[in-house]
Amino acid sequence: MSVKKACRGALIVLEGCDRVGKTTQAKLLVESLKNNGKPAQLMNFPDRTTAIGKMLDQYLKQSQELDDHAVHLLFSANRWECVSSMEKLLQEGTTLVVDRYSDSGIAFSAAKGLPVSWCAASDSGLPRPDLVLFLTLGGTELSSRGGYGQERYEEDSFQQRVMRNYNELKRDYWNVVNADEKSVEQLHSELLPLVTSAVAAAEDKPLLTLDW
Ligand code: FDM
Repeated sequence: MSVKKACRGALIVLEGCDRVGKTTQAKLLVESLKNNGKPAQLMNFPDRTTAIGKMLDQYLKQSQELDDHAVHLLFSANRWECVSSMEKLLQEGTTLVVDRYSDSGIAFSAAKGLPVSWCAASDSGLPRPDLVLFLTLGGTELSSRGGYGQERYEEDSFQQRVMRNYNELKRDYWNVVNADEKSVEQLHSELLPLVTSAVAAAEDKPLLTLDW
């Protein structure tokens, strides 16, 4: 009797500037996938619960200063410390919907003036996303969103540099979605079909690694 190997889950990443609505959309996508019978789990980076994540949390809340290179490597290490659990879940068939990942690491650190190639090197070999949903917003709408300005990096000229860096990082597995003037529900109904097809397409494909 042949036993069918479990299909793997997909690695779905949401990227974009701060306050664009990634976190809300990531949660909704996990709910919808589960409602449709697809095992799914939410993840977010930085994962502020680990020892490294706690340092990053203090840095982001501006209660600790750190060298830009050191911070970049901490963000990267915070992803690496999750790789074995991510790979296990994906191989068991759970789709991971991840709020920020490697592209955030590169786009934000490069916006401080660090070379892109240097920023990318520490993430080489991480699991490669099957789909990156890149959410965009007009600049004025961004700064008017609730909570904007409370953490490090939430400043317009910095966010514009981050946007320019993101645009240079685009790959063929990216999908750019304009979130301007869309309700949470409208945006969700635009993202869900993209995620559903990526989940179906990933089922029989091997999990690749980032080759920056
Ligand atoms: N950020 C996030 C980075 O600078 N590098 C990274 O590798 C990651 C994952 O941390 F301003 C920045 C982006 C953002 C901040 O993100 C915290 P959330 O999504 O607001 O928690």
